[in-house]
Amino acid sequence: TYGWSDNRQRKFKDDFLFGAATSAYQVEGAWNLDGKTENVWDKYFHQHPEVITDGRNGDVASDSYHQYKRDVELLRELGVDFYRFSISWNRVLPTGFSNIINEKGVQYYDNLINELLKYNIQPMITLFHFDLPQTLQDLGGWANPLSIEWFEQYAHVVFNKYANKVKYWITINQPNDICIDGYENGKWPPAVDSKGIGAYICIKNVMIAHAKVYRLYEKEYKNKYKGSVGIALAVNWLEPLNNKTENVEITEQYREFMLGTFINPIWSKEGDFPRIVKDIIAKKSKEQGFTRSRLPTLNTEEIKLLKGSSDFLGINHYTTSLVSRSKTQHPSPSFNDDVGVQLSKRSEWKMAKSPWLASAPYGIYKVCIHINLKYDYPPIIITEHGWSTGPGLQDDDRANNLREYMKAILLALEDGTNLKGYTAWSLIDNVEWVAGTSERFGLYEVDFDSEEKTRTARLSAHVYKRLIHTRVVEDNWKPKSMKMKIS
Ligand code: PNW
Repeated sequence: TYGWSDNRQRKFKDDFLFGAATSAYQVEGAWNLDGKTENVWDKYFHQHPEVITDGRNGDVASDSYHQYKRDVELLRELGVDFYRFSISWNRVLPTGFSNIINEKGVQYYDNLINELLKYNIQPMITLFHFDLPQTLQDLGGWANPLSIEWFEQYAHVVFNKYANKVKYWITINQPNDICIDGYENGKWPPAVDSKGIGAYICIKNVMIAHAKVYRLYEKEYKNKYKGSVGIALAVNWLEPLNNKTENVEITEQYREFMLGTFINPIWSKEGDFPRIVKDIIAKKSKEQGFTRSRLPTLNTEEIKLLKGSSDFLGINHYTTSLVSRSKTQHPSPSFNDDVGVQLSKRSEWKMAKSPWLASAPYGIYKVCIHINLKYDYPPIIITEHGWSTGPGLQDDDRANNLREYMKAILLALEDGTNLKGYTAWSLIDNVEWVAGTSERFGLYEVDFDSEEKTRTARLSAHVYKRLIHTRVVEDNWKPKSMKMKIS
């Protein structure tokens, strides 16, 4: 299936950037300290502790609110160029609105940014990583078009505080998860079951909110500070189960739903949601008796606003799925009915601790080539990639997964991908949403039972450090000792 047939040694160029990532809710803890208020995850997990696999929520998490200096030490040990973290909206704006700014919250991020810059590590800030203020959710959250303004006001406050120090910005992390998991299948807060309707309303608002914030930066900060603003999309690879025409066709269609819906408005020549997505939802909506399509339209002005509204495409890539035409009848209307597919994994793919995560390294290569050909070689940053295990420092599976994906990335670079950098998810073990701490993604293990949430380097941290240093992938390299130091 995949194989690099020659023995040439491929190298990452000196200007290729390496980083590591976390997000606020998953690592900070201090959920109600120093003026921080409740977000949708706080409320959801406090009310429904039973949905968390091991019961561990984000109240304390990895306690990065108190341990941020230690986190920066880890980044220095690894030798990364940047640290991708997110800002908790509630920590900065306790009402959700910009009427009150919480200086202690602002100070926390300022301290973290300063600590990073002291060691020449660039902050890459995600403005929104799933943790909407509950006050805004009570007003409909992302299903309310006013969310666009709320997000703009929040972004304005954050840019005013930090734009002079931060050169990389990500507006929103994974709109599809926010909207589909939040409004379609009840998996994630606000857990609204509005099948076939809510997710599409949310998607339009989130995409417009992204574009508005891009334009805000462009207008008020870009000339002065020369930073880049992008969006991070979940871009796993999708390929047909087999060569049957119906599966090949429906896979192409499903890619348009999952990737095109978010990429097309920003990077295609014509802009807008993909034609096929618009057509399918409009046709089904009509059959279902709706007077208009369940997918909101983008008007000419909105299409223009979105087109080109990103300096880079952030890709969160973890795995590949096999796609075939669905054999079961889904509720109508629903997103599942609109897309009409079923997903599976190849039996030979190695599985991680997370049930959705299989290792198929060529997928990252294929995703890059797909994007290059379809959207004309946009600048890309891999904003997340990682592997889950149980606890333990000898994480050979994570180390191997990292090596294999890095080889595939080198091939994608060789074939012309305009790829600027790679981000490992995650720097440290953290709260993996509803999986709690039962699925570990960290290069560093966190001892959640200890007072200090002690961080210890795993084998994969050593392997990543070595790779960043040598710029090549070495299959058999092992550290002489598991003790990690800054060098
Ligand atoms: C991302 N999938 O979510 C998120 O951005 C992180 O917060 C999260 O911790 C990390 O990946 C690991 O899950 C994903 O089903 C959720 O393919 C689901 C998928 C991929 C990424």
